Parts: sequence; structure tokens; C-alpha cells
Amino acid sequence: SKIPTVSSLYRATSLRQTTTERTPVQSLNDIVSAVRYDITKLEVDCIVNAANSSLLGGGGVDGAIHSAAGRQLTRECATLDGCEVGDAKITSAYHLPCKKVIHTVGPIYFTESAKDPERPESLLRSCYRRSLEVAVENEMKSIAFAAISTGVYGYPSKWAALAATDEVRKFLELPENKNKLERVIFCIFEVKDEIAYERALPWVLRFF
Ligand code: AR6
Repeated sequence: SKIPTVSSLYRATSLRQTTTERTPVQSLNDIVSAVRYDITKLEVDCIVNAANSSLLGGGGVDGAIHSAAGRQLTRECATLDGCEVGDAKITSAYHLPCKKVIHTVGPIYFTESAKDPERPESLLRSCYRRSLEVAVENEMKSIAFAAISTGVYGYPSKWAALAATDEVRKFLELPENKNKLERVIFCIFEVKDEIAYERALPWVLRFF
């Protein structure tokens, strides 16, 4: 059968649609999909923030999440004692339409690859795995990921999308995770990531 590409990647026109309608990609899989949208507007159980190890906010998606959630989010984050690269911590979502925010810290691509060429990928995979684990521990049913590390942290979108989609597949395939998550959304913001997911998602989901 024909594998749909994400060039018809769903462009949401309303908040309801992003979380209720089936995307072309979802015809391959009921759980995993991609949308191009502002993650701060998604009405899912939890969203995953691309934070830094201080967890005190910053630019990019982190800045957007902190300003939409309000000062209370930054205050709660300040009590968490930071977060290691590759790990994830959960907070309330305050003024955001989701219920919780999971903060993960992606690798700075060039710093980590200078230490060991394998390090960026294993750390990025760890971000996705730890975020999913924390989501399940907190009984979240739906989760939306920002494209971790692909902004100022410089991780090439194409490789980031392959690692992200494959790590999510591995997690969902584990018997202990069956029926835990109903929706996993890759929330894309820029064209470069849209192109990357257009390739990565059908490729990974074929084997799923
Ligand atoms: N919704 C969804 N995705 C977004 C949004 C949004 N509103 N805004 C940006 N993106 P980045 P990183 C995408 O740089 O590379 C911060 O200062 C963006 O297109 O936000 O992990 C932190 O505090 C890109 O694809 O995160 C850290 O210091 C993706 O989000 C540092 O940046 C990630 O880009 C983390 O760098």
C-alpha cells in the first residue's frame, strides 16, 4: 500500500482539530502523528519543552512556554534543582491549555559531538525516552514534543527527527507500555523540521 508522506502534513486551522482529527500520518498508526503548530496552544495532557539545564527559562520554545504559562511556571522550575542533559522533569502548566509540562534538556550538538560522535544521538534519544517515562509515571495519555535541540542547540533536523521517531517507536513497542499513551504528537514549528519529519515518520512507522 502507498505510504503517505507528510508533505500533506497536517496544518491545523483550529485548536480542536490539532488534538481530535486524524492526520495523513495517522492513517499509518493511531497513536503517532505530526502537526505544524505552536506547542503552547495544544490541548494535550502534556507538552515537552526544550529547556536548558538550569530550567529557568530561555529563548525559543522554552521562552514561548514560560511566557504563555506565566511566572508561576518559572517559580516552580526554580525549586527543581535543574536537570541533567538527557533527563526530564515535570511541572504544572499554569496558564497553558495542557495539564503538565515536561522539561527535557537536549544536547548542544557541537559540544557533545566533539567529546564523542555518538553522544548527541544517545543523549537526544534519552530526552525522548525519559520524557515518555515521566509522562507515563504521571498517567498522561497524550503528549506533544517540541523538536528538541534543533534550534539554538544546533542538532541537524534530519538526524534529530530520525532519532526522535525511532525512540518513540521503541518505547511504544515495549509490552509494559502497551495502552499507556493514546497520542504522541511531534509538534513542528519550522519548515526544516517539517521536511525532516516528512521523511522520518513514514520510514519509522512502516515497521511499527
Ligand atoms: N512551538 C513549537 N516549537 C517551537 C516553538 C513553538 N512556539 N518555538 C520554537 N519552536 P529551541 P533547543 C521550535 O532553540 O535547540 C532555549 O533558550 C524551533 O523551531 O527552542 O533545544 C533553552 O532555554 C526548534 O525546532 O531549543 C535552551 O537554552 C525547536 O523548537 C536552548 O534554547 C527547538 O528549538 C535549547 O535549545
